[in-house]
Amino acid sequence: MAVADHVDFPTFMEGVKRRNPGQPEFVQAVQEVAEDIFDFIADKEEYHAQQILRRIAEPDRVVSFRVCWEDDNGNIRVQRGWRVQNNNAIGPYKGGIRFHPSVTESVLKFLAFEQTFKNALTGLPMGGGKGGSNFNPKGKSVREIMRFCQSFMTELYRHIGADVDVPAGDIGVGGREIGFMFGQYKRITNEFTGVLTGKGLEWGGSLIRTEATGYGAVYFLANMLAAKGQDLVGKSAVISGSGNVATHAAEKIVQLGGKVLTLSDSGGFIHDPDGITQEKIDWVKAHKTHRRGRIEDYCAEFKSATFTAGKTPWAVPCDVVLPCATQNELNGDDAKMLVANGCIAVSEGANMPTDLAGVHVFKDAKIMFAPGKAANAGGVAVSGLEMSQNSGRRSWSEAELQQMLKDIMAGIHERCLTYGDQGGGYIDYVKGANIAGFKKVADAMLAFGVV
Ligand code: NDP
Ligand code: 2IT
Repeated sequence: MAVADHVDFPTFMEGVKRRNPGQPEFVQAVQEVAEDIFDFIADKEEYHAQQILRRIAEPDRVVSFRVCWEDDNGNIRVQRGWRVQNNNAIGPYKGGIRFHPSVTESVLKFLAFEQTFKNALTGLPMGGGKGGSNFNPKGKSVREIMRFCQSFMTELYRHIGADVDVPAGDIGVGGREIGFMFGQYKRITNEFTGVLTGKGLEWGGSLIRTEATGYGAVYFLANMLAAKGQDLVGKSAVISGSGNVATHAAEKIVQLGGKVLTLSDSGGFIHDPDGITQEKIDWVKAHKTHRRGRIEDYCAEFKSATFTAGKTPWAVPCDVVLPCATQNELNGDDAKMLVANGCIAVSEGANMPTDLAGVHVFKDAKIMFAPGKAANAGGVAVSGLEMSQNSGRRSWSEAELQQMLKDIMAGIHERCLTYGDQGGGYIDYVKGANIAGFKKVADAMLAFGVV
């Protein structure tokens, strides 16, 4: 058999850019992974011959559809919905649904691509997918959100299923939206199956799914620190975001003896030098999730804090950082400032919050830097456990699930060490996560032949 041509890294990236015009987030996510994979596969002929990376970087399918709904004033509104099914080599497509005005096909393709490696890292049998819409839930009534969710599911239902593709929540989609979508799925199909995760406890949901992403990101951080003989006691933490991931990350930092200095939203950040305690976190949860308020209102409630409008919190000196809001919220200059201010570890609760320049700054500075695909995998891991509970028609106790989450995060940390340990005490977690995630999916694809 003839030896296949080896495409080099620049030529590969040129092709990705050419085939995905106007999709910068997707190209960025592919580049971050490809930088590590090209080294790894340099001497592995089969991965080249079978074009494995090229195939993982081409979604199995992208479904795009119109979503019409009627607002409270009787106006007809039109949004676009998508489901990106990136890869199902190791299990049914799995990944969240995002409702935010910034959602584009590029954003969902990057998220579905990242999800493929993340899900592989959990050790559970889940492929990678992501969906969503440019619908903006802000300022909408509960009835409007219900009608939108129902209309979205009226198209999505034909593309998903408990053994096909299992969506969950993400930005703008929490338990309430999952409820509306599950209700519509059940109504259309007349089936009660585990087609979505993040469900309510009364109707097939799992304990600790809500907390799992933020808690998991802190467990991963604790694992990185423990590998250096350190822990979180007395460490100061800067956190961005004030949604599901950020508030639960803050909660776990406090439980493990750290001090949380900041939270943020799209309006700016609050800095509370006295520390954001559990009582204050509870207030933020109620204010942001139930009252749909702004983070700046924190300062009227807790006088020790200040609000800075229109800025991210990276200038606040700290020991550890958890970016938990959105993609590309931390750039190269921010990363340089954090390193200069003495930050020793970063654990990404959000997906791709650090841009490529920032990733290179953290790698060059050799600080502990956990990419989202490793650090925030706790959420989808507990989603995987919810799927198991649904198909087994059983439920595990909170204590069992807490332990499983800890074990899964420790397992991901171990998998990162396999390819990430660079010697001399430096662990490149980005490289470790990329290669371990890739290898599992790639080896499954090799088994299936050219499909
Ligand atoms: P939420 O909707 O609960 O909260 C999102 C938070 O991020 C809010 O504080 C929001 O501010 C802020 N935010 C969102 N978009 C922007 C933006 N463009 N600029 C500035 N701030 C923004 O979402 P989650 O907490 O669930 O998700 C946060 C991140 O974590 C996302 O990257 C998501 O993909 C990732 N993630 C989530 C998981 C989960 O289980 N939920 C699992 C793994 C990763 P505002 O209120 O002003 O909009
Ligand atoms: O980015 C993510 O991992 C999620 N939004 C959670 C996905 C899931 O299926 O639980």
